[in-house]
Amino acid sequence: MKTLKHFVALLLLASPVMTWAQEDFRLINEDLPNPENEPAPVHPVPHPRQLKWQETEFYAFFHYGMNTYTGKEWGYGDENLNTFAPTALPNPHQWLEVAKKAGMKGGIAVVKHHDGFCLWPTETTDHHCQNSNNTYAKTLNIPEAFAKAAKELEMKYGFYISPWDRNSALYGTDRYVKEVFLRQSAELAKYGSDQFEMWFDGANGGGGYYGGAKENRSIDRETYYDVPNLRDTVHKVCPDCVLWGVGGEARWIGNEEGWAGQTNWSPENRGYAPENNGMYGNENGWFWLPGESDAKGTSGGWFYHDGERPLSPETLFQMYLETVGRNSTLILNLPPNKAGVLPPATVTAVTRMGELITQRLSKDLAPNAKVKASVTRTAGLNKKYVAENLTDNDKNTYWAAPDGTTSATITFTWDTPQKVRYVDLMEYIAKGQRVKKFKIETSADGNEWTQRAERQETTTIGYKRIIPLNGSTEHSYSNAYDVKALRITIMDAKACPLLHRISIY
Ligand code: FUL
Repeated sequence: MKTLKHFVALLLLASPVMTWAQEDFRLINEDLPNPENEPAPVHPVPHPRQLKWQETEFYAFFHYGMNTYTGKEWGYGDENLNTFAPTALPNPHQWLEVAKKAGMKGGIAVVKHHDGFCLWPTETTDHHCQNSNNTYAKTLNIPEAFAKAAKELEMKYGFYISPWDRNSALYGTDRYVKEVFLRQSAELAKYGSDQFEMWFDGANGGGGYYGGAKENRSIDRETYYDVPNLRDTVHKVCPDCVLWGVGGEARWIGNEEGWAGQTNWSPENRGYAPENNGMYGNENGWFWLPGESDAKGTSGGWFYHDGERPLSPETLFQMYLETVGRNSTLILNLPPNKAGVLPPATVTAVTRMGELITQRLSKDLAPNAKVKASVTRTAGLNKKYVAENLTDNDKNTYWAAPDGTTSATITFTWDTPQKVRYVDLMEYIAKGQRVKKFKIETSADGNEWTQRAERQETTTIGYKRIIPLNGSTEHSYSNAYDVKALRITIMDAKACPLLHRISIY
């Protein structure tokens, strides 16, 4: 049938009625199974909402609530409501403004921690801020103010709502899930359909006040929170909202120190499977479960404590390289103080961190180089897979190798030597994570090559991998190389590699 169609098309092409003939030829090509010669996906692949989420890369965590005033990290749930006593009107606009200066693209506000105290006037419990006798608390609605500020500042936003509730008398029963947890999630979804993430922590330490019944309540973490219903409840209002943790759409990176494995696969198996390893993911995992690294930006806990200090801008920059630069997102915690604002020392430290990111990772030298790939996939009707796609700043293009080819070399050459410190690689993850091993070499003259970053495990890439060429994430900026040419060799991949972008700084 196809041969006959092709024959007819050729006859038509040869005929003088060119427009009609060309159109017919195009239709025939569209009939072919893969007119664009697109590479087949390597499963699992991300859901579109996970792709958008991944692009957020770096965002803030704001732990503020009852614990800010008790000095605790985990409240018991029996705190007197009047203890929540802000000394000024809490100002989420300031929180997000500072985050923006640090180069972050969004923020997540804790609006209910394990103590069950809610920072909005919920219908599910009286244990909320507006029942405190404090002047500022009486009208406070953090989700509302936070969403409003995020929109004004063009930042992404979302909320942390603790599934474990040490105040609720119903916790541990099915009624808690239906009447409290799912309803609270639904209430929060209504604060904005464009939320990018909701944070559902898996912690359950047993003990609590539980409405006066001081006892231990443990639950079956796999089934208790009715996750399918939770997903429906949130996604029908917020279709792009990734449900972190308990929600099973993004995974904990496995530590709270701000680092991901150098080898880091986004595939993973869901649940509490023994083969799961947050830091490294699982090359053969069944689900696309990308890693998020939650880390403290200060010396104290997650909540504000008097006397705490922010981490130094250099430490924070290192953290950025070891998370965002290793195929993870970074959610950096900045605790607002008793006046409901980020203290000046935090503001200074993270603003400087933002300057370091801009200074070190924004003047891309790759677009000024000639780029050449050792192999390139044959073009389709409209799509090309050429190496120039790596520097065209277009979200939808990528360089691709032919099917069956799992190694390739990409070389950048400049007219004059450049000072180079970092290489930033991105796979085209919409079709799955592929690269398993690569290396980077530089040449001062275009002939002699030296391998760089030998102290780094150059294995996976994923959404983003930033390699400091001197091999040290701690002192990454200390020495630059004079480079006439730089070459990246992909040595092994699960299937033909697809790279979306390469930046060189
Ligand atoms: C943990 C919680 O138990 C901590 O208090 C904090 O909220 C952290 C981000 O997640 O699991």
